Amino acid sequence: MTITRINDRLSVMPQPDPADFGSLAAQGFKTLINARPDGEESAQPGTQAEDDAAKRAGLSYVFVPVTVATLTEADVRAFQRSLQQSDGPAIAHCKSGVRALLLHVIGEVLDGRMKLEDLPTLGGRLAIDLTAATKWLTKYSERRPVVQGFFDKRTWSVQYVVSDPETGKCAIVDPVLDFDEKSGATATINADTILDHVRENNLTVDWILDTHPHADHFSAAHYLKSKTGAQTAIGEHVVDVQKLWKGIYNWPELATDGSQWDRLFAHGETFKVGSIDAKVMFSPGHTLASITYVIADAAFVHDTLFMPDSGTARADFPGGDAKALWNSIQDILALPDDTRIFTGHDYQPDGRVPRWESTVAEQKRANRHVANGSEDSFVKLRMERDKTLPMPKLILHALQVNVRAGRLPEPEANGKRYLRFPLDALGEAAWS
Ligand SMILES: N[C@@H](CCC(=O)N[C@@H](CS)C(=O)NCC(=O)O)C(=O)O
Ligand SMILES: [Fe+2]
Repeated sequence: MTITRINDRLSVMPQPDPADFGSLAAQGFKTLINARPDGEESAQPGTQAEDDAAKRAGLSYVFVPVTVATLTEADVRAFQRSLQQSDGPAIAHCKSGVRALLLHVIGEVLDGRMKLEDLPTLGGRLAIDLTAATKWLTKYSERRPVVQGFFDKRTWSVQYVVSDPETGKCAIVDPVLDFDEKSGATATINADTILDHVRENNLTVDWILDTHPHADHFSAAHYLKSKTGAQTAIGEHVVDVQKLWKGIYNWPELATDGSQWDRLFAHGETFKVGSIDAKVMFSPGHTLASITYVIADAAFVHDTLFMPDSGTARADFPGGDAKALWNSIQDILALPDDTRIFTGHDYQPDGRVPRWESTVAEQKRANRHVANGSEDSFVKLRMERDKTLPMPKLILHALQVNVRAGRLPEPEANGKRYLRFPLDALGEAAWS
């Protein structure tokens, strides 16, 4: 085993044999990080076998699969978190060890503990080629807008702050208001984390954007507006979603004119985030009202495409339509190949760390529901899969908040707020 020690907390190595994990534990390693996607070659053990062998050896196991071409900041941060959370030294591997080291050095440069100029010397000393890190960091420093993702573990949602480095203006996309259905408690932990980020980076919030009325979490748009004074916006077809759910909830007082938002966007409408041009694309299918925000080279597609290894969003909610979703996805894939795609959820397939950034080119090449598929095959696959999915556990809670831009129900005479559910309104449950 060729182990290269990087520092007290981290060593890297080429692909180990799971039979040797016991010996890694005996050498004092506490965590094994696998940076290698499954299926690169037939002899590779794969994440399931590594996870099992790591457990048997008493090692913690983290799956951060990356390729040099598709590595993202989320991967780097997940790698850093796994080191921080390790009870002691960690050993990271990919095929050769290079990607494992890239993940580390990129984080060191991003956090200012290492300089970009020092990478060639370090690479030379370790005899590991780090030119890919230099390239990645150079591209990263040139990106505009700057996009920071915030993952909510409870709902697998990704929230974004999209900022213009020139003016310090930003938009918040799809923020989550925390809700615990067991206790009925609400909280603003996610939204306050976003506000801290805004403050620490001296940003001004111009926009609070929702891509659609979410069915699995409450929107924090209303709360964030109260804190920042920024404009809220959503797609204009939200009025159709309001009408639909007004019926389902039997809710005569619900205004269905979209007046709960400051701005309703039509397909093709433009707006600015600071000095950066943004454009709206209508992307129905997951919901009647879904839109994509294309902010310069960054497209916020929410529940259309997920990461390529995950596929696409479901299309079986009231107002959903698999054919419409296919067409919306085609429109997104017609954007330039290097458009950055930011998805709204990541359900962590194979237990990998959360990821949310890809490109149009990657989606076209590798999306498991879409690449090489046809409209018919997609619609069939999507409808078959949707039949197996239970409704999101918060759908009946979330819609009555989200059709009012994230406002909780008004308090009743006793000062308490109440949600109201229809029974037997959404069809059969997946009982077994
Ligand atoms: N288990 C989750 C499921 C959430 C869910 O259905 N998510 C939607 C997006 S809002 C989806 O497209 N899921 C696709 C899938 O699970 O394959 C929950 O209960 O909240
Ligand atoms: Fe959704």
